[in-house]
Amino acid sequence: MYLEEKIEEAIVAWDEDSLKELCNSSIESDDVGASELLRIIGRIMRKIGKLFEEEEIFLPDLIGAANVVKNVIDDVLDPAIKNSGEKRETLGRVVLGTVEGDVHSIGKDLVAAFLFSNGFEVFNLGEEVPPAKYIEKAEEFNAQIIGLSSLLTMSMDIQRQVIEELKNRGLRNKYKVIIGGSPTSEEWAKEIDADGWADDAIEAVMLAKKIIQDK
Ligand code: B12
Repeated sequence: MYLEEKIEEAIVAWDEDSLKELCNSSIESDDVGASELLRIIGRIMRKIGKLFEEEEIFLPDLIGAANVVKNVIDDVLDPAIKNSGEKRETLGRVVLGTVEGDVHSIGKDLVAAFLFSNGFEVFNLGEEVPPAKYIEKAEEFNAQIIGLSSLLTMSMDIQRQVIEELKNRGLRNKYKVIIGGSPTSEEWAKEIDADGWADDAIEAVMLAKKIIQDK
């Protein structure tokens, strides 16, 4: 069985121990590294998401899978990427979070891990982040980029509110704001005056790099 199939089997079975073991042994044997494992897990979660949308699986199945993935990212993949030991110059500082009213973490955590593994310093604010907190943390961390994740049509407007709040505080030109999440789009980014939108974690890295170069 290929690694991706084994990983999928472990996620679907909510088998956190097996998933951790698969990831650890793959990283230790230099077979497939942590960044590639994240990419594989992202693909699988999208597939599982589709099955949920098509009503092939139910909400508890989804929650179980998502929890297992979150724990493995937190306990194994994130530390592996951070300990990879490469000497790195920081490309830039990014404050990233899922907007207020929205608990979806997986896509945002993937973006955080990919940005980090590509040389950015990332301050992951977690989920349900209110507009003011993004701005306060961006000021505190001296960030250049604020990243807003929203997976719910209902929570998308918070992305606009963060940008409005930056304008109210006279800080709009100090930060580049990038957005993402499945209900969002390039058009939505333009409408709310964001500086960029990306469809996935790999594009998010390309976007952040371009923004830093142009800044
Ligand atoms: C897993 C999941 C959950 C899990 C979340 C667990 C967790 N810890 O994250 C649980 C079960 C808790 C959950 C709850 C709910 N969910 Co939900 N969930 C999903 C599901 C199946 C997958 C999301 C996911 O992880 N995708 C995999 C990742 C890798 O992809 P991604 O999130 O899109 O992220 C990528 C890109 O979008 C982008 N990106 C993401 N963020 C950012 C940020 C920046 C700055 C950039 C540049 C890029 C970027 O890069 C990421 C990585 O490649 C989606 C369906 C789907 N297909 O998206 C529904 C979905 C998002 N959920 C939905 C709903 C309705 C809910 C609930 C309201 C359900 C309910 N009735 O209770 C609650 C919401 C509660 C709340 N207040 O937030 C709807 C949203 C519909 C809508 N448009 O509003 C969806 C689309 C399912 C559906 N079709 O009905 N959910």
